[in-house]
Amino acid sequence: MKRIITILVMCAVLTACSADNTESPVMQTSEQVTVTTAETISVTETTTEQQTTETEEATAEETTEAETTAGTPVAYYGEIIADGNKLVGKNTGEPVRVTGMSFFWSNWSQKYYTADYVDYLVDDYNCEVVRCSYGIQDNGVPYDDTCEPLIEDVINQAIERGVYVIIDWHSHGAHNNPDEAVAYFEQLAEKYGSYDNVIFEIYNEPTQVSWETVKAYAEIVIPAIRKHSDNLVIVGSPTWSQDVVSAAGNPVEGENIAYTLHFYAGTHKQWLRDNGDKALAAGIPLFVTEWGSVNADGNGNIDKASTEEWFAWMDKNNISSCNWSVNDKDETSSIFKKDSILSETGKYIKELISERTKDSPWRNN
Ligand code: IDC
Repeated sequence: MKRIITILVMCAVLTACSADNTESPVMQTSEQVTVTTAETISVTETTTEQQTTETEEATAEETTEAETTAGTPVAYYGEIIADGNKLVGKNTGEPVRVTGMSFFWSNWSQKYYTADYVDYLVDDYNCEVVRCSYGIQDNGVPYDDTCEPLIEDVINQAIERGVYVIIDWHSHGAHNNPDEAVAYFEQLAEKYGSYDNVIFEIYNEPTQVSWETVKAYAEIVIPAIRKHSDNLVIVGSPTWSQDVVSAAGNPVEGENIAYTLHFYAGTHKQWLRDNGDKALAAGIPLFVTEWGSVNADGNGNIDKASTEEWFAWMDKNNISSCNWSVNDKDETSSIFKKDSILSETGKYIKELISERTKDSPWRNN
């Protein structure tokens, strides 16, 4: 398989990094390693021997888009389409199940919104999907709109690497200001809505509002996206996107719409899977755009037993998911500790995702 390697590394930096022997995924130096390959190459685990070979100056070959994305989830499945209670690949007509990571609130974790971290998540974590969480206040206004170019860096690199990218309006009060969401999503749909990679998540987690309120918001925002794109739109539901049963009873008007169910394994157990089962039985498709292996506050112990139960349920129902989150805050949901060294959670989640994605059908096609 064709291997394209673009490396801009100084020998001195390599020596320092190999001596360092940390698990920091992306070197925080001005000399960045950029590895683009169809095979999995671990930036972190690069040995001195590999480094010596690969420092033989960049072989920056010109590539076509098709070459770059060949053998990727998006090249294989194409656009993800809602079909009854399933999400299927437009190219394959078969159910699609992709697994990956969610970035953290963009306003509080800008340093991770980079192409290098997308590469890291694809190459080291074997992610098939990444989620940008654009941090929005409860009044529906962004905390910090200087995040927008960084989010676009992530979107562009996801496209480059052939993985799916969810653009999440990460708010608990988006319905208070649909105009703000309309303006953002219309612009992004125009710019990126023709790429099969892109999925629009218009409302992370409504809290104590009625489903009718959320539905009314969705029916304002979705038509703005539809001016430019027929790509999948994902809608949240009341009580932190747990009330998918109400959504299933009165779905949003429109085509190609899925609903998100969020769980945190330490807190949410069988009763929430029962909600999911009822929603699926009523005919709506689900995508777990955010889940945690810890408690719902983003902290506490990793609950591996409960996580396994959740994954068994998602395996059975072909449900796609993104783990919370790519960040180094001192809380157990973060995959990194200080200096972007993998946390215990990070090691666990990396294995879990890799295990789920290593035999994905797109890898053999
Ligand atoms: C949490 C972060 C935490 C931050 C808080 C702010 O982990 O550091 O202080 O947001 O509101 C969600 C949300 C997600 C939460 C996460 C954990 O979508 O924003 O992140 N969580 O509480 N839903 C359920 C859990």
